[in-house]
Amino acid sequence: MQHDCIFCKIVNRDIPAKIIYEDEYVIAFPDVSPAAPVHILVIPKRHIPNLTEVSPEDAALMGHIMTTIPKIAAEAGLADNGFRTVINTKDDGGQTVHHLHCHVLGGRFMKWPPG
Ligand code: DGP
Repeated sequence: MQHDCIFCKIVNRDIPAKIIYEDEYVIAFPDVSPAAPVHILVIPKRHIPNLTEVSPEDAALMGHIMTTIPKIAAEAGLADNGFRTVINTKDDGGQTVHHLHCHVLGGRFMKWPPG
């Protein structure tokens, strides 16, 4: 738990979010400013600032996140048409919340390349 971290506060229920999935290691909740009809954030409960801070010991956790995302996406109705998964890292990646999170975006066609 990092005390000045918004997502740690969501994990801790110090600030509200509509938790749509939770297990021992991750939680998922809708993004507060959705960029698509469905926009879910999937985050590790443990505070990891960004992808550059992930270590080999986190391999199981990262694998767990990746195998959980399609289940969450399916629950959100995205299984048939698909979805986009994005991890923004540091400034050039457009990261604004410094607690590792995967964006799951769907409900419309996603253009490529991103802006
Ligand atoms: P990024 O730019 O990749 O760091 O994405 C951070 C996302 O987090 C951004 O799309 C908005 C979202 N966000 C920021 N604060 C909150 C919050 O308090 N609650 C929720 N649900 N989402 C938040």
